[in-house]
Amino acid sequence: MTKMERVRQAASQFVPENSIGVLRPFGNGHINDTYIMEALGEGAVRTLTLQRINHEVFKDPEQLMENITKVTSWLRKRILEEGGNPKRETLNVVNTLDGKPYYKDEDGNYFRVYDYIENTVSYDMVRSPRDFYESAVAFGHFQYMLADFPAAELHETIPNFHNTKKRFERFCQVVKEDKLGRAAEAAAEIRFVMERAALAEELGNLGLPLRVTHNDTKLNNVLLDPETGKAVCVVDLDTVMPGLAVNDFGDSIRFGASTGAEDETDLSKVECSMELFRVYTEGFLKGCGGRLTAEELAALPLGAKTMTFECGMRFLTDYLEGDVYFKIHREGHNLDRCRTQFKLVGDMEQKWEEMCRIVEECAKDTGEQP
Ligand code: ADP
Ligand code: GN1
Ligand code: MG
Repeated sequence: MTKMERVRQAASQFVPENSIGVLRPFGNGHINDTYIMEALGEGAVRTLTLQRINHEVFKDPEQLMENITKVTSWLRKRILEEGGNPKRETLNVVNTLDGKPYYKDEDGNYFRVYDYIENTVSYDMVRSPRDFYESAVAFGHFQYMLADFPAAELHETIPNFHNTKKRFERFCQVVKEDKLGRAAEAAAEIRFVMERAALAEELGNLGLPLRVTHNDTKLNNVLLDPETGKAVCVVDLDTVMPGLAVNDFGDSIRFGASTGAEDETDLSKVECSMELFRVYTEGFLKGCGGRLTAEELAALPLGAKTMTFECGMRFLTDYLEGDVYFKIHREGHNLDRCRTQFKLVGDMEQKWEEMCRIVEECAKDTGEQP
């Protein structure tokens, strides 16, 4: 069976095979394989998103789907209470024809389907500060809506996902082994990490409160309405788990406040924009609705630096291990990605005082105490 035949066979577990029209790859995620599919039923076309869950990354897709079913049901209730439209403002899981939230094929691949949310776009780079602001409100609000969710009911889909200290230890081990002999080419980047060993522990040592967080808040994980510019829906819920609010803030900054793409090879184009940093801070604080503690507010800049450092270290680890985790589209792709992240970390170090001042000013404007 070819890959697309396998995908079509999976699709036919969710909708009758003879109703399937268009079925094609979609999106720019680094982890799952995403497809858009049209199914014709009773005169109307239903558009769906079909995904093969990456089970190398998510070791227990059944538990993962249990999380997603619970979280989306919870969000649906909250959105209704707020007078919103849960068909557009949260993901809706489509069950298989025999009523399961996923399909496992004979080769052990897991597939799931969501309703496609029409008239939305997601961006790989910020187009305007306004879009970035709206994404910030959405990610902050996402956390706000999950504030009372019973966290103990959630499985940890990737253990120690944002445990930067453990990521650092693993990195050191991979450098030591250097199985593919790639360490020499990345000597400068390896040194960059080693010189910042203390950063891997700094955030974890602050004792910030655990909340139910998204944990993968990059800009292309929020769908925006291209006409109004408003955020419609937060997607990619695979890593919704107990985590730190400042990491959700930080991961968005790492990706969206950069003036270059995540894989830009011309590093002169890459810096952390203070205009975008301010805009995101304003939006995130608004979305969180005053729930962040003074300690969390003060740690927002550290969240940004830590998430950027951690992500760069993850790209570098994957490069040294032979590109086994993140999808790559060219030789050295993970090394290029790592370089942009470290350029950003260096830039944040330069702009540290300004970042702290911006957070203080935004917190004052929203009446919060940094
Ligand atoms: P990955 O884990 O690989 O990043 P995502 O779940 O983020 O996969 O999906 C990849 C992309 O597909 C997203 O960035 C988003 O643009 C798009 N997408 C995902 N789900 C939907 C949906 N239900 N409706 C519209 N677009 C979607
Ligand atoms: C992955 O799945 P995607 O592309 O939204 C990764 C994130 C990284 C990001 C880097 C489950 O996100 O942790 O920050 O790539 N997701 C997972 O772009 O590892
Ligand atoms: Mg994604």
